[in-house]
Order: sequence, then C-alpha cells, then structure tokens
Amino acid sequence: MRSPLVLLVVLGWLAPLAGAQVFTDDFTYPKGPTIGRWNQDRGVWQATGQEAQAQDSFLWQYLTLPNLLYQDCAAECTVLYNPSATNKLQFGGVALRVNDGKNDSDLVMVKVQDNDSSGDFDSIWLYARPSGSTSKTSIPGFLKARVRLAVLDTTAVAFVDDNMDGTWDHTLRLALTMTVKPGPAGVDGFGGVLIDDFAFFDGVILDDPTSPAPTPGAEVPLKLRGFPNGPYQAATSLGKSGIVLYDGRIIPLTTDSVLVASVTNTLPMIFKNYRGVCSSSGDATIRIAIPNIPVLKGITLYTAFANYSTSSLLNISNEHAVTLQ
Ligand SMILES: [Ca+2]
Ligand SMILES: [Ca+2]
Repeated sequence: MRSPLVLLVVLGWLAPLAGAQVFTDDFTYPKGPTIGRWNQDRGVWQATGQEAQAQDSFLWQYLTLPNLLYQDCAAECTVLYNPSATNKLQFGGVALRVNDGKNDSDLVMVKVQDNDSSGDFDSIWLYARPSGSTSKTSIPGFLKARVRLAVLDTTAVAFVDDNMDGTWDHTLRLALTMTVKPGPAGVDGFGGVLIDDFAFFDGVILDDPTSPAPTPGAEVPLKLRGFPNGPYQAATSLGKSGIVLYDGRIIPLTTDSVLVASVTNTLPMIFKNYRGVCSSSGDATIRIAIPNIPVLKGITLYTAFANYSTSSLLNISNEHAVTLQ
C-alpha cells in the first residue's frame, strides 16, 4: 500500500507541473492605480503598497481575478477599517462567482460593515446579489477581521474572525436561489476600506449544520466537493499554520501526530472514509467519530482534503475547524 502521507505531502513536493491553483496575494504592489492582475469590476481601487483600497465613495465595489474561475471553492481576506477615509460607512469582504460585478449582480459576497458609521465594523452581511441575504448586526465593534466565504452548490457559508486570533467568531449560512455556475473569485469593498492577504482554495469542505454537536462520542460528517471521480485524501491536524509544498501551494494544516494518524489510516474508527474517490459530481463525505473521552472538550481539529493524480495534488481545500464541545 502506498503511504497516504506520501500522497498528501510528498507528491506535492514532486509536482513541478501542478498549477498554482491555490492562490495567495498580500497586495504588496507599487502604490498606484494598478493592483497586479486584479480586475477592477466596479469602483476605482488603488494599491496602497500594502493593501488594496476601495474607492472612498458610496459604492458597492468588486475586485476580481478572472483566472480564478470557480463554482465550488473558498476564499478569504483580511478587512481593515480605514480611519483616513472620508466615508465612515465602510465595508469589505470576499466575493465569489462574480459574474457581473460591474452591475453588482450575479455574485455571492460577504462583508463586514460599519453599519452605524461610528468608526468600527459592527455587522456581517452575506448576500446573493441581486437577491437573498442574511446578516448579524450590533456586534461589538472591531477594526480588522479575517473573512472567509465558501460556496458549494446552493450553499454559501461565511466565517468571520473579528479579533484576528485565528478562531472564527461568527458563521452565517445562506441558501442560494441563483443559478449555480462558476465565476471569478475576488473581494468587495465600500467607502475606502482596505483589503489585505487574500487566499483562495480550489476545493471546499464544510460541515453539515443539521448534524449533532461535536461532543465526545458524536460522529461529525464533513462534506467535501472536489474533482468529479477524483481520488481524494483527507487529513486532520491540531493546527493550521500550513504545510508549504514545493510549488508554493499551502495545505492549511500542520504536520503533527494527528495528521499522520489520519492520513495513514491508523485510526480508521475515528477518521472515517479519509481516502476514497469523489462521486461523478465531485462529492464525498468523511466522518470524524469523536472518542467518548470528556477531556477532549475544547480541542480544535482542522480538516482539509486534496484530490490527487499519480503525479500531483490537483487541488487543496480550505481547512474546516471543529471544536469539541
Ligand atoms: Ca460601527
Ligand atoms: Ca476570533
């Protein structure tokens, strides 16, 4: 039997032909009107040297990467309140399936927003444009947040870390009624907001909100969407600082004993279905059977997957955090 750890990690190291499908951008472009290869679908953005800045005006704006054309995926960015902008009402976040950003239409987006124009973000909005939304308002104020958006068929899930400690503080879900189709990935902005550290995942893994709470003794299913009929390997670790592959892509996990156990199938009673083949629609479900040991409460498990071919990893999903309760 081939070592799955080889499949997960070493094949990546030996994958000079793999496309850099997992994309990161820290926006360190020369100050000015051009932001690398980003397309300014709507609004006049500028590079500050460290971030992308939305136009300081009352306008929903989008910045996309036309080559990141995906249907089911996840992306995240850091949103910073801009104290020097004239607009106090600011928002920013991630936008996916941006098929008509120019008209603020046919796209999915999440934003953190200074809804009361008080100088800090206080609300989160998850939108299908032009119709469909959910929100969480009157949150204690914050100036900087990590924001993720994941889309899988008609499900959109937004995650916000409002104190930048690496733990999601808010999760919003929205059932999409728009046509499910690929579109460019990008970010959104309003009122001079600053966007930094974009990251893109070309596989997506999400939990099922109807499944039981992740308590000791419970079994947690995770849904993944990857390549149709593609072999996959999932992995779970206790951290998410990132395993950097030879080609620059990053698996958002850490190499630790849990990861080794999960990919080598040494604990099949805990990490179930971690290796297999996605269905013709690219789907698979893996399961974490949490041992019935109360002392595990509070531990966070991070899980991601990749599809692979004989010579490379074809994609890399987001990591999904499950904190045992
Ligand atoms: Ca506010
Ligand atoms: Ca947090």
